[in-house]
Amino acid sequence: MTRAMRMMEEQVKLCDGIVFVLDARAPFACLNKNLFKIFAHRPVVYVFNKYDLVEQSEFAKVLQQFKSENKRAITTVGTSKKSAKSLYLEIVNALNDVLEKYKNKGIKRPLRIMVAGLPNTGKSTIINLLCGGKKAKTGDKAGVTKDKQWLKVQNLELLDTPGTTPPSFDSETNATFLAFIGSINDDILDFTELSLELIRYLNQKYKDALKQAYGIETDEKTEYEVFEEIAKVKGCLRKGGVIDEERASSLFINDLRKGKLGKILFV
Ligand SMILES: Nc1nc2c(ncn2[C@@H]2O[C@H](COP(=O)(O)OP(=O)(O)OP(=O)(O)O)[C@@H](O)[C@H]2O)c(=O)[nH]1
Ligand SMILES: [Mg+2]
Repeated sequence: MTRAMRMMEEQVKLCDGIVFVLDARAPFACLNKNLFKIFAHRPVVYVFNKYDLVEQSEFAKVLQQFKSENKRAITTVGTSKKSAKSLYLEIVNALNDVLEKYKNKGIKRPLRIMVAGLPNTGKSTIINLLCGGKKAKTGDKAGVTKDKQWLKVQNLELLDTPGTTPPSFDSETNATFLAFIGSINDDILDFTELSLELIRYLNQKYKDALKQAYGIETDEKTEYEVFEEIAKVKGCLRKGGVIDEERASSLFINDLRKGKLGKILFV
């Protein structure tokens, strides 16, 4: 078990419920089974964050699936104040039974909520949204939050946790999806390989994405040929016409993460 998983397992015992933050762009890949075992019987609110980066009509199916399993699910844009109120109400509603129980027993203390999820899904951003200020550190890469931190929001105490990388991935495809969205430490990734995987995925599911983003036709071309064209568009040619794979792949993946290739769902 990873250090972060062990910490969560200990802290979860102190909490009344879980806010589980997922990246809406890879909703199922963010649902690692290993994490759920440690939430044992506590109410969970599934927060599909970064909702601005997916097509709402396409995401509706995912949401429907969750709701049909009687899971509490909500979509949010962590960086927009508009999401704050509905999220707060969803959390309080999910913990209604716990609140009642405390009331009956005469216990007066704030509800404690663990905010958990894979790295870079927006946990700290969500906490700042609920606090109405920048109390938790955020950043656009995996591993920004290094240690747990309690923050008070009205009658709630929220526990920010470091993103938990599960000990194993449910599948290789899910691991690739998580790499695309920046939930896996970039230092261990081969960005050129990842770029080729992305080209393959876009060819299958979002045929026009590269044409719209870069004006590149992909028909009848290998993934590497498409990658070379992207490198050219990005000005990543070295002397003699050799492409700078490292720079090109980094710029390409970054475009994806910033939403510049359009709204892409990895399912
Ligand atoms: N487009 C978009 N970006 C978001 C949203 N929510 C968070 N972000 C960005 O995503 C990045 C990661 O956010 P964090 O809150 O640091 O994520 P985290 O889950 O706390 O990450 P770790 O602490 O590293 O596990 C930051 O650059 C945020 O600004 C959102 O709804 N939409
Ligand atoms: Mg964080």
